[in-house]
Amino acid sequence: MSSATDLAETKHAGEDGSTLEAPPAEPQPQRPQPPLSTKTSRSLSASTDGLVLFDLTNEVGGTLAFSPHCMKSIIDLKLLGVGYERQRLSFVQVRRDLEKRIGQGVTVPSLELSDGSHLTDSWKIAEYLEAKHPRGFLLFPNSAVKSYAASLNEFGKLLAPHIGALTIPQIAQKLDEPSREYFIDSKIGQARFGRLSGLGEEEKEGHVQSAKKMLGIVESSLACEAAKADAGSVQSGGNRWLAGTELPSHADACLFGWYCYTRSAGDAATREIWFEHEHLKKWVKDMIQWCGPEITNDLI
Ligand SMILES: N[C@@H](CCC(=O)N[C@@H](CS)C(=O)NCC(=O)O)C(=O)O
Repeated sequence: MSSATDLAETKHAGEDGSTLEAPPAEPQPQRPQPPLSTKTSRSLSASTDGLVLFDLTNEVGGTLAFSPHCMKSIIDLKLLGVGYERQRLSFVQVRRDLEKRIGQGVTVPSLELSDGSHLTDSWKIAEYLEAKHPRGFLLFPNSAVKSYAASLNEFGKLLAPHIGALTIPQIAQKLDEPSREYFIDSKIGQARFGRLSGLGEEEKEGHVQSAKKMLGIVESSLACEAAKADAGSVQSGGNRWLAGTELPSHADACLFGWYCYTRSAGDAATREIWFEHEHLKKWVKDMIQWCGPEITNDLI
């Protein structure tokens, strides 16, 4: 049986070069989420100060990034300039090692705080950062942005079956053997996996068109932002983020996660879904540029 120390550090995102002390290696009982402590609020800075982000990759020691939800937290942390240790885990490492460390059924992203407690949901991580970071307001500059981000978070669940139909067989191929077995047998299920692997071109195109049509909602709202800028009612010339903010917000993080996930479906499908809407195409390009190679180099 492996211990929690089997979780290998795959990347150190802090800016001070310090190494984190590993939390105790003994299996930990599952514990309720503790209240947010003021101790950790002081530690949210550019330096790596006890924060560990557990995210998903394709194989032990891998760097490929395809999880829509993990990408949301990666963008939030970048937006605030928070340093953290990034531990990229395969599916099997999540199920085996992270479960031992955090608790049964844990999902990623999970953020470990300096007091050893964990936040195990991308929305909760965003709200924690909002509350505890001096510039946390950037994630949700006002209540309208927060509602829009919440809608986009839910919207992702509607997109997921269409994009997933295209990506699931492709992702399976990129996983290491034990994770592929878990992915097919336990996560997706053999029957569904078999169905998705056998989709014909027409069915795949149906999913592409459905996803594209759904993204028309976002295209319309980006078009409104563009029209406002053209009419001079908001500052023009810069990038147009989803909620009309000056910098990306958690709304952008929520949608960009799904773009990153779509890339597993291949170039042609990704372009058809995301690049046939004019404003959305520009937004994706702006997000890619804003993220920079430190994030985008790992995308499939
Ligand atoms: N509510 C979660 C969803 C997280 C989630 O579903 N994560 C997936 C990866 S994208 C996961 O941990 N899967 C592990 C597994 O299925 O075993 C969030 O937004 O953080």
